[in-house]
Amino acid sequence: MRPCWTLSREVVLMYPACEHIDMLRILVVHGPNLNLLGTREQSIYGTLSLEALDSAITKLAKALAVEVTQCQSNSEGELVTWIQKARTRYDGIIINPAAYTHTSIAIRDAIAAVGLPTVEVHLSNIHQREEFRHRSYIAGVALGQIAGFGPTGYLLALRGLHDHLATGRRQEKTPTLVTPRRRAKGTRPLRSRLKDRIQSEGSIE
Ligand code: CA2
Repeated sequence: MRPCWTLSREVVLMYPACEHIDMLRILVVHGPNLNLLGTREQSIYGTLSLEALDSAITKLAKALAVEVTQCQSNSEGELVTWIQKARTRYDGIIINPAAYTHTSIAIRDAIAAVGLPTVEVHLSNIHQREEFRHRSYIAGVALGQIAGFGPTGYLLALRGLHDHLATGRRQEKTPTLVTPRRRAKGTRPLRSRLKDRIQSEGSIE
């Protein structure tokens, strides 16, 4: 929901473009080898299958009235494409980039480019494991990172992202009255600067 702006002589009023609140949409992205969950390395990654994990995520999403879509790929390019496409279709992303966490500047760049709030999840505590798993290329562009809680980490991420997005929407929905501040000497009026931005960027978000 994009805010729209009206400009008036005395005040700048910001209000949401539509009255109703749409359902939040969250994309859950599973990286390489996570399709093997529950079949091998159970001492590290647990016994739950990816299918069962996705069902648990869907169940919580329903309770939170969130729409979730899950996807898994072993290919870095495919993950990048899904993240790019999420920009216009989702409000946020939950991602376990698996081994690409520690190698992929492409996934980091895609997350930064779409600008959607993104939560990085790891089943294991990557900071307690081998040194090469301590570095995450994703953490620096993520809203937050959850590691070491097994499948519960995805549910914590969903709750956290839901709260983050829902709070943002509540704030957006409340009309905000912004009284103009005294203009610094030599600067143009706010109204005129906003008009320029609307003309050059199409809208102001
Ligand atoms: O702890 C995590 O969630 C990881 O993202 C999992 C990745 C690993 O490379 C990261 O360092 C931490 C590995 C995913 C592989 O998943 C498997 C699951 C079952 C059997 C074999 C691999």
